Amino acid sequence: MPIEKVDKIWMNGDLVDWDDATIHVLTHTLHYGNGVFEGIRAYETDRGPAVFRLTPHIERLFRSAKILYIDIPWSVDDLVAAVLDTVRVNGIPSCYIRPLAYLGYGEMGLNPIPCKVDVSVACWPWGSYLGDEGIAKGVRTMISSWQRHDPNAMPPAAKGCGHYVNSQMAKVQALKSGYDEAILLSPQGHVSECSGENIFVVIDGTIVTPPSSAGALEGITQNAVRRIAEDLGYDYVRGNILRSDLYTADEAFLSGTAAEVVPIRSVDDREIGDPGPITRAVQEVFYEAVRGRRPEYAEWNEYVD
Ligand code: PPE
Repeated sequence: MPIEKVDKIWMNGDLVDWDDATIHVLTHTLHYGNGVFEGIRAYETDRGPAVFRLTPHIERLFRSAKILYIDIPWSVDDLVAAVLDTVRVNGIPSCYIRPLAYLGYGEMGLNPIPCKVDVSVACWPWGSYLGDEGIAKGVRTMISSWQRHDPNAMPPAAKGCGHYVNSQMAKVQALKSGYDEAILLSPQGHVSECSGENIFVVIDGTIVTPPSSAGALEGITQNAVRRIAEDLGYDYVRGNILRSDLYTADEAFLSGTAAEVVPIRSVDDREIGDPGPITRAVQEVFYEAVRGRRPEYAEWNEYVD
């Protein structure tokens, strides 16, 4: 999806012009993939832009970094402020926000410890990842022949740059096969997640989503879905699901910052059909909450001004 240029990008403490936010070709992370990032959204509200669940995203960035031996030379509060500054200075009502901590220029070789850790925060206007039609009608998915990471090869709790090679293989396979999105299984054969989203099924009125032990990222949207679902009175559990559970589910949907909350229409050509009532109800509350129209979830909105 194309990037729309805005004015400024935060780099190591300074707001620099967009075109000056460049790095050296010998930047360590570019070669070995050890970096961590976040995807965050700011939504337009009656009180100006509000960043959705900003602090949990920055806290996850630090957890990812800890797992991968990256020592971020800033505090959570510093990077929360950096995100708010970046969104504010660019003056856009809504955007996607990409904080990145990466190993910079100056070292080569597999030991990351001596590397300088650089941090950037960029934002730009970005439409929903799987399209407005996907949000309205649902997406067609396939089970990938690529597996999600083994937790002892690539820790799923870390949102590491290099982890996403696996997602890209699955995504391209799905697109080339005529589907919108891929669902990956864990090495143990359980449903894990989509290329960049958590997955949920509804079985007999209960919402079920895979645990991190099945290779799923601890999604911040997933956690919001949990709260919304429970407040709506639905049963919600984290538990292993099999591919056949996807084929026979009453409803299925996915969640992620870039994608938001999107119904799944079909899995491997088994029709689930139009979005069901539980998916619709969760979606409706989610879109109101991100726009600051749900006082019960007010703590989720971090206003820029
Ligand atoms: N699983 C994966 C693998 C994943 O990448 C994401 C977010 C999620 C689950 C959902 O997490 P959360 O955003 O906290 O609800 N994927 C980010 C990157 C996507 C991209 O294509 O880039 C995102 O949605 O921003």
